[in-house]
Amino acid sequence: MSLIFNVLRRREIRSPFQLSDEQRSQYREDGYAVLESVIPATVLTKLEQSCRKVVTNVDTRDSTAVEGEEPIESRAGYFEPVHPNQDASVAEFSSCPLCAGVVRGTLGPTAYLFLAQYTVKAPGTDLTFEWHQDAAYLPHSSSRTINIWCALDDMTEENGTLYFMPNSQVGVDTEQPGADSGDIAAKLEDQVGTPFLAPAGSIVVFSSSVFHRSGPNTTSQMRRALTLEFSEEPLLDHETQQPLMWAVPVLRSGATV
Ligand SMILES: O=C(O)CCC(=O)C(=O)O
Repeated sequence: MSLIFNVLRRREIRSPFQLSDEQRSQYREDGYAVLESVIPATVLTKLEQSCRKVVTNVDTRDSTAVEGEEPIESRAGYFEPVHPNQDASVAEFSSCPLCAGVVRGTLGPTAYLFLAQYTVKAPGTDLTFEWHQDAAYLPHSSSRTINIWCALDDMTEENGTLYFMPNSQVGVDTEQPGADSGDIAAKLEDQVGTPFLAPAGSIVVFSSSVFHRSGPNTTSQMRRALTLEFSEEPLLDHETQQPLMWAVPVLRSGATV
């Protein structure tokens, strides 16, 4: 029985994926869309294992004394880039039909992966992110960008999930020098926003121009997510014309590369 179930779940990610009409209109109107429980269990397990390995590597690095530096005893968060060339699970997932369908339905037919990163909040830490737009931290560019934020754990208000300010994806607050400043961010300061509450294996895809924040992790477990960020054109350094981060082609004329 479980063999049949696993085969069926595995097949799911191979078949083409399209956002529902409701998800498309949520993305268009609110700047983000929620896709509940879409990552197959087998894929989720692989991503969890890959994330665990990354966290263990960081802990090992932190505990290794470097001359002139104190070892780090514990950290509040882990924000570790994982290039698809170095991680088979991330490579497989970031180019799978599910991701391709989400990118196609939000960004369009051409897309480049410019960052993949595990974002992990350690248990019982007050690490928070104030209201911000990811686009404010990206180079000035006409290229639209999105974030596919994948929950590797159940997301709750207690463990520091994301909150969104629906329909705030207007322009980019380019004056914003840091995550806790900027005119629009300051105006949002007292607002709670809409929490992303969903089981592990869910995705929230959001425009890099939509305001979002996240709370502390007050639970005794890690809060783990995989962030995949895509642009419709390579994001280039204005002077060198080289990619600022990565520019891994993912979609060309609507088809996976
Ligand atoms: O993982 C978090 O709590 C915050 C992540 C975030 O703000 C982002 O990916 O832009």
